[in-house]
Amino acid sequence: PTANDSSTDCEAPPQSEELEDDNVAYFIKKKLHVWCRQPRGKWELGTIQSTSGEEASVSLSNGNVLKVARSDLLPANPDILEGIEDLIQLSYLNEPSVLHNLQYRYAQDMIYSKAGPILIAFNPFKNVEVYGNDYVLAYRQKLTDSPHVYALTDAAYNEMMTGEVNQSIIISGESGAGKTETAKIAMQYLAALGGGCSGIENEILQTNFILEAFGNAKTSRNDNSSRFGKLIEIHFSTMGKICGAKVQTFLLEKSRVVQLALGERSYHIFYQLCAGSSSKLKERLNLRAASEYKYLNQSDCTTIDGVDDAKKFKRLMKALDVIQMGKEDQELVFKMLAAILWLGNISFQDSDNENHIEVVNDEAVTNAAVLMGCSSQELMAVLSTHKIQAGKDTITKKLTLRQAIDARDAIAKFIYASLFDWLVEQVNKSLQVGKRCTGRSITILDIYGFESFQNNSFEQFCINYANERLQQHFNRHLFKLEQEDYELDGIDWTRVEFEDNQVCLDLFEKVLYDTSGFLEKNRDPLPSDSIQLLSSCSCELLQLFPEMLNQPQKQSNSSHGGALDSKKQSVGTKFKGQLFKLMHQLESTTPHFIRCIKPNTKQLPGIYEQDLVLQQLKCCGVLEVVRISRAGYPTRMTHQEFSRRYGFLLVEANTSQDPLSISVAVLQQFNIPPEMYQVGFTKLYLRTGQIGALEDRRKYLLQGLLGIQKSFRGYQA
Ligand code: AOV
Ligand code: MG
Repeated sequence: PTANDSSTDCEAPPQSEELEDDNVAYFIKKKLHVWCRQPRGKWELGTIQSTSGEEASVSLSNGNVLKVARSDLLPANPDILEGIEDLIQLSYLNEPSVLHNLQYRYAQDMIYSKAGPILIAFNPFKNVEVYGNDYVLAYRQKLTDSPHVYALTDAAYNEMMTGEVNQSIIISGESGAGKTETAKIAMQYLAALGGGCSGIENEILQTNFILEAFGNAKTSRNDNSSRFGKLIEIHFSTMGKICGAKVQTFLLEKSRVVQLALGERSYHIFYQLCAGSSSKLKERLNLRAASEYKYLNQSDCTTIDGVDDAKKFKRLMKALDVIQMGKEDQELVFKMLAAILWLGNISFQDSDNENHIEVVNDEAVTNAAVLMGCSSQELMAVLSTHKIQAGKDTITKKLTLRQAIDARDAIAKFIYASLFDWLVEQVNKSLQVGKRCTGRSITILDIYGFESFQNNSFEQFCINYANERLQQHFNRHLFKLEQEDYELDGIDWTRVEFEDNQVCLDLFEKVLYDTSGFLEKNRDPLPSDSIQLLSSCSCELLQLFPEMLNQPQKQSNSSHGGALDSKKQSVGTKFKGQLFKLMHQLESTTPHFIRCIKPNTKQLPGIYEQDLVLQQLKCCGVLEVVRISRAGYPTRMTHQEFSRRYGFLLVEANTSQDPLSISVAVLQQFNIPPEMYQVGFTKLYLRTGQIGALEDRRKYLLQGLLGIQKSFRGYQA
């Protein structure tokens, strides 16, 4: 018998994601919901009333009846699948269905969902009550398995402990999507799980305050945007207790120290220092308010709504104490920050009529020089002239205004970037991976988000390149994970035809880059005169910067503007090397992926912008995962679930109580063709659309039963 003439009145359910001739009839007959594309691209639910040629007449849920092109209709999922946790379980995986499902969940503060092996995390832009000890316990004790960062982290931890394989949690998503917050939530779970008496887990959490103060800034997309990539490796003992950690950082955005877009801020620490330091410290650093520094006031934005910089500064100092940074070192750090701010206030004036300048000898020069530990004269010389070696003679040439500004800014950027690296080094010293560590670890990767501005420069190029490499890593593992899932459950994997993955958007090529300044930024030159000056400064911290130690000191033999860059690796090359190492490191771990999604660009709760969400789902490959699984068996139910839900539909009483045989009997009774399902050890795997027909039948019978019950009650009354 074919499915159509079945005595159970169960017709072949629609297979396709599209509405084709035969399934249109089915949808009309069964009054099944369809998605109907509205003029402005929005999708609305409706039911088809009739069709004629390529046109359909559709009744929308608001009562309106419209004539629309058939191509503007897509099948919608049965009600039972509304707000389902894992997108893979949807019968129809078309865009409106996926978007609707996620929106339905988001509206109820269910910010976590799954797309097969991937955790999707929506940024709620408000506090959602799903964290803290009670939740940690619930996930630890498996009292709940709804999607959550905790669940994913728990799985990683268990796999590390039982499988003895290092794990990684790879978090990606656009700027402002919630990667850094998600990384912290994962770290909190691990700290709760692997906390011992050493207190190291607290130190690890405290490092976030330090890294964020020095590496995050307000951008147009995110009030707390990470301007560096971060990888934190958390090490565990045989007993599963945290015994150490190591932080690696990538490509800090240096240009932010000297140049800001309107409405953006420099690194938080500058404002925190200005607002929060004691009057004594202010005096020692000759510190003013943030608004008095050019590096900070150029963007007309020195504060962030709802953020108390002074309070944050106190918090930071506490964190520095926790990682055992001495008060003297802390003071040196603040001194360097103040030096940078004063450098930015140094100005220039014309010295002759050949566009040459000289430095204005004011408090900015004096203060910067004092803080750095050099004389004002030396500093002024470096900022207004450069030395050229001609044969045996040294010729001193005056700088133009542009050259002078570049020289000044290069010093400021160099000091800041070195300071950042030095801080990371101090953090690592305090988190040192102890001897008791067995080498098991969980690595959390929080990389800066993919960015596409109106103007994309070298920074965006590097950031996006990193994201692209991660995407590759993600794609490769995805296939493997799907394959493993099928194999584990004894499913014939060769029958799952995965589509080619190439369609995945090549982000790197979507974006146009402004190449002006590209080469400069790539070479990142620090004039040799400046290097000489810095290495002769008396400030102890400057002497500790690794680049200072490696510099061939007191040497000036370059012939073009004195850049000592030829010996240095270019930024691009260095970054590529770092990325290569990172990928290599990740490849030896079992990865767990989290895709963060930004529901709106306003950074506000409760707003779901469909286009924005769709674009992110597409970009980061979530729809791709879903598409891949569509080629397989998206509906997965345990035999228990399936038999409990549909077992009662059986016409002939099944003598067996065994869920597996009940399930098989249901499948046979409804003439579901063998190529439409596979029976695994634990679960039933169904192809797209199969569950809809069964649901339909179930509903029909239940309504009948309800009717009988009603009349029975009526009879009783
Ligand atoms: P990002 O790391 O992905 O951006 P963040 O993690 O900094 O994004 O998140 C941006 C902001 O969204 C945070 O400062 C919070 O206000 C809010 N937020 C994110 N996740 C949550 C959550 N789970 N609960 C409550 N609020 C949240 V960038 O670093 O810019 O790419 O470079
Ligand atoms: Mg971030």
